[in-house]
Amino acid sequence: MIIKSVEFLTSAVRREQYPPEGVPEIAFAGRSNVGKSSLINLLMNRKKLAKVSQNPGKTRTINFFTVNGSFRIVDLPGYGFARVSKAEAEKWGPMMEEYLSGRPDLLKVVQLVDVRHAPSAQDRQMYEYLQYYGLDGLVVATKADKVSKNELNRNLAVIRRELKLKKTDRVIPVSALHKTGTEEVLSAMDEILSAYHPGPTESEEETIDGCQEKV
Ligand SMILES: Nc1nc2c(ncn2[C@@H]2O[C@H](COP(=O)(O)OP(=O)(O)OP(=O)(O)O)[C@@H](O)[C@H]2O)c(=O)[nH]1
Ligand SMILES: [Mg+2]
Repeated sequence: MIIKSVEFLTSAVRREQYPPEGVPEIAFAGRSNVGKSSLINLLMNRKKLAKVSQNPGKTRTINFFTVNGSFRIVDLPGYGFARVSKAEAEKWGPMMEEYLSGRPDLLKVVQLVDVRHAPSAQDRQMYEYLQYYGLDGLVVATKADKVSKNELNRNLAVIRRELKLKKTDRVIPVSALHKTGTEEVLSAMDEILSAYHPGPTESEEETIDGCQEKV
């Protein structure tokens, strides 16, 4: 996939604020500080598209970006950061549930995990969520520059085992620092998007239901 254009579309915390349906979306989920925003910037080849921070909890809204004028990527707020206020943390679940459960053109949620650690209970829970909604199957292991080649292979196996991945599910190691892994992620996104067949629009449905009896 060649990224020709990318633009920030909108931030949302509620359904009414989401951009209109009818455009395929691929979202990115993971623990706060795992590197979601960094990965998005890397994939899109833009330094400051999604805000990256030393302070975890930077992304607290659902952020939509339009890519190549044809699909959207969605930066989801991170979970599992202790220093986020309780009130803030309590908003996370309903906000995610509302998005994941009611977005017909959401094709996949890329689950990010830190390659240095075994997936946390929250990572596993998030992935089960994605399985429940049929949005699972693509995992990105971030910060690959922080481990040796041996550790990398060992940890990828742990990630597969702990998230209970199927043989056909993919785990792609990436490093935002060394800029590696992007080609693999972009080509996986290409595959996902090429399988997109939008449902009939409301007006098309009307024609089918009404058997074109409007003569
Ligand atoms: N060494 C290294 N550091 C990384 C990598 N990816 C991200 N980081 C660093 O990790 C920190 C968090 O990155 P973000 O991209 O802001 O993480 P996030 O998942 O968007 O975090 P929230 O918005 O809080 O959910 C930043 O300091 C990044 O520079 C990577 O591949 N390698
Ligand atoms: Mg972020």
